[in-house]
Amino acid sequence: MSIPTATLSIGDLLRSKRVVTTPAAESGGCSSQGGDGKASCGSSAGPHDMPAEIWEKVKNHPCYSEEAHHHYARMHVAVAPACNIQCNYCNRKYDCSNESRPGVVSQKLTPQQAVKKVLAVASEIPQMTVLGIAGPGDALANPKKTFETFRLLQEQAPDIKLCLSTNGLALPDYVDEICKYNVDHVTITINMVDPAVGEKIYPWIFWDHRRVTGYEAAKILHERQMLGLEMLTARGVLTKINSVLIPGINDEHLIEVNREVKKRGAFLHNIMPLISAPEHGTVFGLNGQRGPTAQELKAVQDACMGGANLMRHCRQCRADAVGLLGEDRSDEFTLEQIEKMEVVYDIDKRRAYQQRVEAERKAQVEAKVQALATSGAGHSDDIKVLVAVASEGGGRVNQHFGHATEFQIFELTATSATFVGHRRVDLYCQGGWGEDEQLPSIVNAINDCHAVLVAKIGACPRDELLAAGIEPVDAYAYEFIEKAALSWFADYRQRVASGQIVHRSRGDASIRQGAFTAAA
Ligand code: CLF
Ligand code: SF4
Repeated sequence: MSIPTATLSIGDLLRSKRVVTTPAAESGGCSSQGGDGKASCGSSAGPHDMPAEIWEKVKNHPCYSEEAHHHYARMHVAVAPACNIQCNYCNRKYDCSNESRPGVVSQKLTPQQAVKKVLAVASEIPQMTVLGIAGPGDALANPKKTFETFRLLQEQAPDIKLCLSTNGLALPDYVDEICKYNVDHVTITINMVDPAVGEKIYPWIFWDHRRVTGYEAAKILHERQMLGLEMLTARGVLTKINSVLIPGINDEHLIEVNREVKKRGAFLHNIMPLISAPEHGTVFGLNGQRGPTAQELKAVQDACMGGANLMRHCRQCRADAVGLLGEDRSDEFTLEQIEKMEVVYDIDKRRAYQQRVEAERKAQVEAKVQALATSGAGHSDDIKVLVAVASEGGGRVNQHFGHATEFQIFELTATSATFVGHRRVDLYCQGGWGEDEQLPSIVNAINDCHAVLVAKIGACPRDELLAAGIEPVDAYAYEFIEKAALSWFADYRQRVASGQIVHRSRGDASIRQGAFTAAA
């Protein structure tokens, strides 16, 4: 395969707003064969954008459907400690960077313990629809534990979707087993399609009973990843590609990765920021390799629009995460706590609860459609802004500013409200009091936004946000997010049109490095 070498930098991307153009012949429709060329079709798509059987698979998977992630939860079980490669952004004392944020896994589990935990979580959190195995090492470097967990779970909780994440080295050897256990969703972390780029990311792989290094290691890994992806596509398994954006190493190269994985049938492409700090003890952390800024990440994602469908709502969660994306309830389900719980796996009760979730989700979609129908009327401006939203789930503006550990970011135009990412922040309100020293970092995290929509906000953060030029908005508390955001935006444009305020572009924002601070 010839591998074109891209020469654009992130700076070039930011200036040129370059967009991938994929030859029509490569477009395979918005299905498991990849996207149809429209922006972000996959993760934010609905039932009219794909075949019914694909929609069935993704509709309540919080990672494969942006809409679902407001309503449905996933959990991971840490049954896979070993890994068969080394990534320069990983330190084995921490979670797998593929699918987690840095931080040790609390407990490694046997398959039996894992299944017990899944049943306990499923009985407490009926909107938990997906069980993923995502480390802390590589799911397929631990095949016995991974597949035993899937086998046991399928017998005992057949309504839970199975999902796994892998670096791809061992993938071609396990496609049959993946299909045998009805694992419908597989994530492959692919950071390069050129071994010359790969050797800067992977110092070694363990292959054919020996340690292989340098270009040869990256070449083997690349070939195995491509083969595995093609085999899964041929068997109808939905695939998501995770790529870690490493400025100066694979930033512009990810456009090429996007093209190549689309060609091979990837359903989604998730471009995630490198999380790198010296205290993580990783090669990149120790040698000062930085992660991207918010605008750099968005520039690469935007440049890939038109290629494979993009996921932008990934939370880089822990290998033992539990709950909605963005929340982590793993502390409530330690082995000791599970021992004390009365676990009743009632599939009918789960279904009944999920029907209520579906009704709420439908109402959110309808509210968005109605808001869009009126928001563009009478306005000819082309103003585009970002807003931050505090939400604890359900697709509503329903969180106090001080309780937020992340803000969801939406891009608004007169005719669209699109989820484009999230920003982790340190908790402002700790033990009932606002921690004012946290405020500057929170403002930095949403500094590119024109407004922040919250359920409630105190006087001190309100003043600090206003001083930074970010409008705190609590007028739409508990409304559906898109409707609230579009209503605020219509009002904002009116104020601009009347000369009451002047519209100005805002600057960049920082991506939080590492885990958020848990509530005290
Ligand atoms: Fe887990 Fe990954 Fe399955 Fe999701 S996570 S194995 S596909 S169930 Fe999701 Fe977490 Fe991002 Fe992964 S938010 S890190 S994309
Ligand atoms: Fe770490 Fe995952 Fe890379 Fe293995 S594949 S080295 S566990 S980030």
